[in-house]
Amino acid sequence: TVLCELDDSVLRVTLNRPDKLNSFNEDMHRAFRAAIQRAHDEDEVRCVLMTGAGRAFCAGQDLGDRDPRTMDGPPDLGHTLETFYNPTLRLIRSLEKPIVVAVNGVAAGAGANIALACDVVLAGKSAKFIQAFAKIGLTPDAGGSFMLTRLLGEARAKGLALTGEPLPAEKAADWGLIWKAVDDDALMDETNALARQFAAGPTRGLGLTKQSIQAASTNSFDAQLDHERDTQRVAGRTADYAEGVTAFLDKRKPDFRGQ
Ligand code: LHQ
Repeated sequence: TVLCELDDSVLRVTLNRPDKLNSFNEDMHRAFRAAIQRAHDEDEVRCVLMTGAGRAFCAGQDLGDRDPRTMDGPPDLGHTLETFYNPTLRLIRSLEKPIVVAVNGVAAGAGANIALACDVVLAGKSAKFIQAFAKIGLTPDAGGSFMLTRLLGEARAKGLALTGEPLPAEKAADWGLIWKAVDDDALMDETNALARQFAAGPTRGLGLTKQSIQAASTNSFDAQLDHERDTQRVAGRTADYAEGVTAFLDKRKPDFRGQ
């Protein structure tokens, strides 16, 4: 259900249930969680690249898994979130390495919001982001209410979440929801290039940068200045910082080792 391979320090994670538009069943939840956990555990991983197999990125939860016509009573979807989505979302946000996403087609429901929780999102121009929850009587999850509101503000977040209208990739980029919309046939090349750039970068510094930007969403200015002080203290002690400055002074390209 999820392909996972390490290639030159990039962990490539491909959601792989194309017949179901890569919607999440329990197997896929487990395999996806294991992939992100691997990125935490292995020093050889210096960047994650996430994408979907086939024509879609991810259609969110597999709605066939819980057919109301064959269930005894209403489901406890809070339990589903607590068991499957929320721990994975926390792993994504706490990973001190960049996660680059290639949104190769439609991203709906939790599928859209998982992409938005990652760090640098590129999308093919034909891709769309759909807050599909409203269409089936649900509410935004997988961190969507947080990410949409912070990235877009309340007006656009409510517009998307209440209507469930698809947001095309180029508009998503214009609105600041994602980093870039690119031609469909350039998507994988561009995302690969970015992932390789990150994987050859100062991994600790990039990971701390991710954490710093995320902390700013909820910190006061004063608290964030303290956060910056602490973060820079750690970054300043890395071998990659010494290498970066030495390379600059030597007028050569740095050779970062991720330490
Ligand atoms: C699917 C799905 C899908 C199963 C397409 N499931 N089969 C959290 C906690 C617990 C429970 C509930 O949810 C959540 C979080 C959520 O993510 S809720 C939101 C769930 N997602 C949706 O509501 C999106 C449902 N899908 C769609 O609206 C459309 O399929 C989109 C707009 C994504 C794509 O439309 P099309 O390009 O026209 O493709 P299609 O609809 O023809 O789908 C192709 C196949 O994929 C089809 O199967 P079939 O056997 O007929 O070929 C669909 O049934 C299947 N599929 N999404 N979520």
